[in-house]
Amino acid sequence: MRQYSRHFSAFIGQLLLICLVLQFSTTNATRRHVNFVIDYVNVSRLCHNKSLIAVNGKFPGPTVRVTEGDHIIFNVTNLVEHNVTIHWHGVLQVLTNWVDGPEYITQCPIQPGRSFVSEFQIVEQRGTLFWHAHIQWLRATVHGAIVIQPRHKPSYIPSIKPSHEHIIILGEWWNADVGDVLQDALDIGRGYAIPDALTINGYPGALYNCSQHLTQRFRVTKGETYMLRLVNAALNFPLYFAIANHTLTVVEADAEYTQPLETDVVMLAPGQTNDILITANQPEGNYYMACSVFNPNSNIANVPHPNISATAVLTYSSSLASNISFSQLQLPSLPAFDDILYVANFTQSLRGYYAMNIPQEVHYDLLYTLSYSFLPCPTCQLPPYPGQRITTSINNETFVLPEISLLEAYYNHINGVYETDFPEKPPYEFNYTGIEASDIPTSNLGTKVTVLEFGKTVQIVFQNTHSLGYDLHPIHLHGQNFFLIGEGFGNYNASLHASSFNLRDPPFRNTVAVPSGGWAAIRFTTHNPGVWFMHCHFDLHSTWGMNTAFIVKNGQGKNETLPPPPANMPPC
Ligand SMILES: *[C@@H]1O[C@H](CO)[C@@H](O)[C@H](O)[C@H]1NC(C)=O
Ligand SMILES: *[C@@H]1O[C@H](CO)[C@@H](O)[C@H](O)[C@H]1NC(C)=O
Ligand SMILES: *[C@@H]1O[C@H](CO)[C@@H](O)[C@H](O)[C@H]1NC(C)=O
Ligand SMILES: *[C@@H]1O[C@H](CO)[C@@H](O)[C@H](O)[C@H]1NC(C)=O
Ligand SMILES: *[C@@H]1O[C@H](CO)[C@@H](O)[C@H](O)[C@H]1NC(C)=O
Ligand SMILES: *[C@@H]1O[C@H](CO)[C@@H](O)[C@H](O)[C@H]1NC(C)=O
Ligand SMILES: *[C@@H]1O[C@H](CO)[C@@H](O)[C@H](O)[C@H]1NC(C)=O
Ligand SMILES: *[C@@H]1O[C@H](CO)[C@@H](O)[C@H](O)[C@H]1NC(C)=O
Ligand SMILES: *[C@@H]1O[C@H](CO)[C@@H](O)[C@H](O)[C@H]1NC(C)=O
Ligand SMILES: *[C@@H]1O[C@H](CO)[C@@H](O)[C@H](O)[C@H]1NC(C)=O
Ligand SMILES: *[C@@H]1O[C@H](CO)[C@@H](O)[C@H](O)[C@H]1NC(C)=O
Ligand SMILES: *[C@@H]1O[C@H](CO)[C@@H](O)[C@H](O)[C@H]1NC(C)=O
Ligand SMILES: [Cu+2]
Repeated sequence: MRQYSRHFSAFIGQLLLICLVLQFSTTNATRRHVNFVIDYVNVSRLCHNKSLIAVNGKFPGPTVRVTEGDHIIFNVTNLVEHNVTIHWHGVLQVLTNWVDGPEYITQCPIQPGRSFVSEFQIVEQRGTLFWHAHIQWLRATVHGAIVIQPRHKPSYIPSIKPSHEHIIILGEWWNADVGDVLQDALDIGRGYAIPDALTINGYPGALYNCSQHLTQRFRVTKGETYMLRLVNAALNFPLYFAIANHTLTVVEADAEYTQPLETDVVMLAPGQTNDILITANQPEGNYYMACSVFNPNSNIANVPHPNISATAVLTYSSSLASNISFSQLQLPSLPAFDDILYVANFTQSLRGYYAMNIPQEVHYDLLYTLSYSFLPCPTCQLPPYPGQRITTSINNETFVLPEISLLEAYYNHINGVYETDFPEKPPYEFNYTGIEASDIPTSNLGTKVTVLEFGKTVQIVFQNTHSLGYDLHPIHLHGQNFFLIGEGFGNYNASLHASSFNLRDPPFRNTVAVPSGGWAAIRFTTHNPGVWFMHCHFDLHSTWGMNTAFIVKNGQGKNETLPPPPANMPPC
C-alpha cells in the first residue's frame, strides 16, 4: 500500500499544473482563507478540567463566514496525536468530491504533523451549515458553524432583515475522553457511556454543577428581530430547543429556505441545522433558552439519556448589567423525551418553496431497511446478549470501512476495495415494524456501494424496523440535497403512500430524521460525480455499520466530470 501511495503522489504531481490552471480560471469569485490548526485545549466544565481536541484553541471551533459563490481555500494542520479529517457538512462540493472529508471514503486521514491544503466553492446554498471532524468520534469537540450569506435572495423569499444574529450550537460534554468512550463502547459491544451534559455553545448552563457562572447570555434589544443559527452537533441525540415566552419562526433548514413556520419548540436531529427568527417582544428581562433530548428509542433495555436541559439566557439590553437570578427564571416547556407525535407534526409542517424543481420521474427506486443486528463477539460478555455485539445494517449490509479511500479506489480502478452490489431492497419482505423477535437479523459484513448514472433521479424509502426495538435514524447524504417527499409510521406501502407524496413543496435537506417505527421517502438527482457517503448521523450507529455510499458516474463534458485529485491529498 505504501508503494502504491508513492506512485499516487507522483501521479498527482503531474496533475498539479492542470489544477492550477483550473484554479485561475475562476477569478471573479471571492477567495476566503480558512486556517484550521487542530490542537489541544484545556477547558473546564461540570467541575472537571480536561484537555480536548479542538480547532484554533476554540471549543466549539471558529465560525466560517462566507457568501454564496465564494471559494474557500482551507489549510487544515494537524498538531494532535490522532488522525483527523474535516467534513464540510451539507456543502454540496460540486466537482470537489476529493475534499468532502469522511475518512477512508473520500480521503485518507491527515496524520499528526501534516497539513491538507485545498479548496472548494459554495454553490447555490445559503443559511447555516457546520464543519466537523469525520473520523471516529472526534466531531464531539471538533466542530463549528458555517454561515453562508445569500448573494441574491430569490423573489419568493419574504424580505426579513434581522438586526443581528446569534450562532447556537447544541452539543454534548463528557467528563471522560471521548476516544475512551468510543473504545469502551467497542469493547462491550453495545451501548456507550452517555454524555454527562448537554451543551449550548459548549456550555451546560445553570442547571448543572459548577456551570452557573459560565451560563451563556445572548443579548437582544427590545423590539428587534434576530436570526438564530441552530446546529445540532451532538453525536447521538436528537434535541429539542425552545426559548421561554418567545415564538420561533423557522425560515431555513440545512441551508435551504423553508416557508416560515411558527412554533414554540423545534427538533433537530444530529446533522440538521435551522435558521430561526425571534422577535424580542417581551418585557425587559432574562429568559431561559433550553435544549433537551428527544429519545424515541424503545429498546429492550431503554437507551438512557441526559435528562437535564442545557440552558442559556436571552438577555434584553437593559438587563445586561445586572446578574441573573436563576431561581426566578422559568424554563420553556419542552415536549416529553419520547413525544413522537409532536416531532412528526413538526417535521411534516416544515415545507420548502413551490419554486423548486422537484423531479417527477424516478430512475432508481430503492427501499432501504434500517436495522440493528448481531454479530459474534467472544469478548463481549454483558447480558442480555453474551458473546454478541450489536451492529447496525441497511438492507442486511453492515458497512466496513476500507483501508484506502473509496474515491481513490474508484478513480484509480483499484480492485478489491469495494463491491458494487449493494441491494436495492431488503433480502425479503417482512413486517418491518412488527414486534416479532425473528426480525433480529444477522447481517453481512462488507463494503458495498451503489453505482448511479449521471443525471438520474433516485428515490429512497428508508424503512425503520423493529429489530431490538424502535429507533429514529438521522440519515445524512453527502454531496447533494434531497427532497423529503413523505414520511409516516408503520410499514411503507407504495400503493397506499406513493400517491400522497409531497411533490409540491417538500423541504430540501441533507439529513432526514427517519421516524422511530416508521419510514421516510426522499428524492434526489445525480448532478455531482464522485463517491458520496450516506450514513446514520448517530456516531454510534455509523460506527456499528449503518453506512453505504453512492458512486455517481461522470456525465458529459468538463462541467459534469470529476476532476483529478488536488495536489497533496493526505496519503495513507
Ligand atoms: C493543559 O493543562 C496541562 C496540565 O495542567 C498543561 O500541562 C498543559 O500545558 C495545558 N495545555 C494548554 C494547551 O494550555
Ligand atoms: C481547573 O483548572 C483551574 C485553572 O485553570 C483551577 O483553578 C481549578 O482548581 C481546576 N479544577 C479542578 C477540578 O482541577
Ligand atoms: C498551513 O498551515 C500551517 C500551520 O499554520 C503552515 O505551517 C503551513 O505553511 C500552511 N501551508 C500552506 C500551504 O499555507
Ligand atoms: C451536583 O453535585 C451534587 C453533589 O456532588 C450531586 O449530588 C448532584 O447529582 C450534582 N448534580 C448534577 C446536575 O450534576
Ligand atoms: C412566560 O411564560 C411563563 C410560562 O409559560 C408564564 O408563566 C410567564 O408569565 C410568562 N412571562 C411573561 C413575561 O409573559
Ligand atoms: C402542528 O404544528 C403546527 C406548526 O407548529 C401547529 O400550528 C399545530 O397546532 C400542530 N398540530 C398539532 C396537532 O400539534
Ligand atoms: C435521569 O438520568 C439519570 C442518569 O441516567 C437517572 O439515574 C435518573 O433516574 C434520571 N431521572 C429521570 C427523572 O429520568
Ligand atoms: C454579580 O455577581 C458578582 C459575583 O457574584 C458580584 O461580584 C457582582 O457585584 C454582582 N453584580 C451585580 C450588579 O449585582
Ligand atoms: C405488523 O406488526 C404490528 C405490530 O406487531 C401489527 O400491529 C401489525 O398488524 C402487523 N402487520 C401485518 C401486516 O402483519
Ligand atoms: C443477512 O445476512 C446474514 C449473513 O449473510 C444471513 O445469515 C441472513 O440470513 C441474512 N438475513 C436476511 C434477512 O436475509
Ligand atoms: C454542463 O454544461 C452543459 C452545456 O453548457 C449544460 O447543458 C449542462 O446542463 C451542464 N451540466 C451541469 C451539471 O451543470
Ligand atoms: C492514521 O492513518 C494512517 C493512514 O491511513 C494509518 O496508516 C494509521 O494506522 C492511522 N493511525 C491510527 C492511530 O489509526
Ligand atoms: Cu441510526
